[in-house]
Amino acid sequence: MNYRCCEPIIDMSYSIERYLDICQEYVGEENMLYFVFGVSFIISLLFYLVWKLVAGGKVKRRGILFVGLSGAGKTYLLSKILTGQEIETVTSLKENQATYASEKGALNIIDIPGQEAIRQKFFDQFKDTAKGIIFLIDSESFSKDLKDVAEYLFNILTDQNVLKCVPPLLIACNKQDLLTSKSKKVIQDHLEKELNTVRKTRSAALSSIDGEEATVHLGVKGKPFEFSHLGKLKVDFIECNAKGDSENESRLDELLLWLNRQA
Ligand SMILES: Nc1nc2c(ncn2[C@@H]2O[C@H](COP(=O)(O)OP(=O)(O)OP(=O)(O)O)[C@@H](O)[C@H]2O)c(=O)[nH]1
Ligand SMILES: [Mg+2]
Repeated sequence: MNYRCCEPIIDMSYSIERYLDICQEYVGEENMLYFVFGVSFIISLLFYLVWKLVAGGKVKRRGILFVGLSGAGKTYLLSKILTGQEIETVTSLKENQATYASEKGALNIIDIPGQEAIRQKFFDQFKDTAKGIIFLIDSESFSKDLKDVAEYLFNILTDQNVLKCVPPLLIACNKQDLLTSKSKKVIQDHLEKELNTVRKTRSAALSSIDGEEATVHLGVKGKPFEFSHLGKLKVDFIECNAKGDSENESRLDELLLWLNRQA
C-alpha cells in the first residue's frame, strides 16, 4: 500500500469512527457515554494491575536488618535466635544471612557488620529489602560509645530509603545481664540529647558547604529532638540479653515478639 504523509492518520481516525459507530449500534446512543466510561475504567484497572504485578513483585520486602556498632552482639543474637546455641564470635567482615521462620511467615535476617569502615556499604546494599530494622546497642559500653551510636543511628534515621519506606525500627538495649548496663530509659534520654547535637553539627556542616541555611530533616524543626517526633517512622525501645548469666537464661521475649509482628 502506498501512503502519502497524512493518509495513515486519516485512515486510523476513519477506523476509530467505524468502531464507535458499531458500538453505538449495539449499546444505543443514549448509553454511549456510560459505555466509554466503562471501557476507560476497565483499561485503567488493567494497567494498574499490570503495574502492581511488575513493580510490587520486584521489591518484596522480607528482610530484617540487624545493625549496630561492632561488638553490640548482632552475630551472637542471630545464632541464639536461629539455633539456640551460644557461639564464640569474631568481628564480622561481611553480612550473615539466615531465614527465620516466624509464626506468620518467613523473614530474611541480615546481620550487617558493625565495623565503621564497612557498615554503611553493607547497609546501603541491603536497605531496599528491609521490612524492619533492629538497632542493637551494647548497654554496658553505651556511655563510652554514645557519640558513635548516635552518628550511626542518625545516618539510618535520615536515610532517603528509610524515610520513604519507613520500616519499623527496634532499638534493642542488649547485654542487660551485665551489672553495669544502662536501662532503656537512660539510653533513650541520652540518645535524644546526642541526636540533637548531631543534627546541629550536620546542619552547620551543610550550611558552610552550601553557604546558605541547610536543613537536616530529623524530628520537628526548632524543637529538641525526641523519637516521638519521627512521624510515620515508628521507633520502639526494649531491653534484652542474648547471653544468659549464671542465674538467668537469655532474655529475648520482647525482641521475638517484635520480630514475629513484622512477618
Ligand atoms: N554479656 C553479654 N555478652 C554478649 C551478649 N550478646 C553478645 N555478647 C558478646 O558480645 C561480643 C560481641 O558479639 P558479636 O555478636 O560478635 O558482635 P557483633 O555485633 O556481631 O559485632 P561485629 O560483627 O563486629 O559487627 C561477643 O563476645 C558476645 O559473646 C549479651 O547479651 N550479654
Ligand atoms: Mg558480627
